[in-house]
Amino acid sequence: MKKYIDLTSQIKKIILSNGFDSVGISKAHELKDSSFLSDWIKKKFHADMEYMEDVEKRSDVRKINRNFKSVISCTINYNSLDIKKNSSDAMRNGKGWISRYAIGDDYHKIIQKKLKIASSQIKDLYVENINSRVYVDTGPVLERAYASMSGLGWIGKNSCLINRDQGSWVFLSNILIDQDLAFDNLPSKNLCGSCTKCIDSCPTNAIVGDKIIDARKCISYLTIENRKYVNNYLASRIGNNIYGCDICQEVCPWNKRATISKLNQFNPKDELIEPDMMNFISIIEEDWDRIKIKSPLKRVKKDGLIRNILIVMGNSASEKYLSILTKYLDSENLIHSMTAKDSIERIRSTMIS
Ligand code: B12
Ligand code: SF4
Ligand code: SF4
Repeated sequence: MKKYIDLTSQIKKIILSNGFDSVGISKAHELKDSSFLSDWIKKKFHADMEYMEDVEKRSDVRKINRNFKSVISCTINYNSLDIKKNSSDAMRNGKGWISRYAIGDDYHKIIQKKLKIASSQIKDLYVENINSRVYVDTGPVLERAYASMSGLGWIGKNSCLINRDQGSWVFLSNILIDQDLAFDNLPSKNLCGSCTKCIDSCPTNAIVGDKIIDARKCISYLTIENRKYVNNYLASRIGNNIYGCDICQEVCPWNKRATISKLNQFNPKDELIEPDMMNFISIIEEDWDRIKIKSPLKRVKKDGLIRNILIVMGNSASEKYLSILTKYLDSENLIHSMTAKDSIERIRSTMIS
């Protein structure tokens, strides 16, 4: 056992020395509550995300490789904005909002690189060859469940992992290894208490139960994963969210003391902070190849981002967007022309009332 304790403490030092903010370790085994995920899928809460249907693997990392014994979960703070800044103030000022996680460089590559360096340093601790695999949002791992079992935080009613000290503006990632370690097995105490701020503030009522998100209604899904037309009702609830949604975390009391990330790569790009929609749509139209470099925005592609900006213009109640929306009525892209039509109607309806 002493051997495991020493190794575990060295591994944790390695993770922290690579810039992660916290680390915890849990046993690779079948998750006790795996029905959580299968029920979520049965109810179609995963929308079009078919990759989520891989319930067997997601409920037990040993289905990825039966030799895995330990899951090393890591968090990294991505918050790069003053905590007083929020999407509702931006909306009142007639500006759009891009989720905090997407205003800097894309986290996948940055974190994957760190995980790979850390896992090679971990391998050096062993005399024999060991096997490992790293994931950051990139594999069939229920990252929140493992992080929570390793004592890194609790799953809030908004379904995010909340760390007592860091809040929830953190990315999760994992290293799976085929060696036993000293497991934390410290599920964190749930500190949501009687608070329901996230549920009450969700504009689309996407938090359909404690910790349960119906992705079909979630603005994050609608503006990132979904490539289709968004119906007028849902579009009207999207507010000023051009990419992703931070609302259920902005209202969370556990993010009141959130600190700024140590990583320069997450520094915000000026043009992505509270963008002016008129200016932003022309930047996307003319300069997409530059914007997409290293940016998470590339996930929704140029056409998806334009669709989102057209939706947000329609929620502005501002006549100044009518001329540009009218231009998109003739777009060859059917989704753009349908969205522009809805947005014009929404603006006109606010002018009549
Ligand atoms: C699919 C997905 C989405 C979907 C669905 C979200 C959802 N809540 O399920 C959409 C597109 C809507 C989405 C949105 C966002 N996402 Co997302 N998403 C994922 C992804 C790829 C899978 C999540 C998943 O498995 N969902 C299925 C449900 C049932 O599981 P769950 O969300 O993990 O949470 C449940 C289980 O963990 C379970 N649980 C809790 N304890 C235990 C214990 C046991 C034993 C078991 C079995 C289960 C269990 O309870 C939780 C609540 O349902 C993960 C990466 C990953 N591989 O995990 C990122 C991830 C969850 N997303 C992340 C982020 C940052 C976001 C956004 C904040 C982005 C944004 N600003 O727009 C929003 C937040 C919306 C929200 N309130 O959840 C981070 C979350 C970090 C954190 N602190 O929690 C992750 C972990 C990516 C990462 N690597 O950092 N996301
Ligand atoms: S991310 Fe936005 S839409 Fe999704 S659950 Fe949170 S508040 Fe609701
Ligand atoms: S807003 Fe309140 S209920 Fe929601 S996750 Fe935060 S503490 Fe929990």
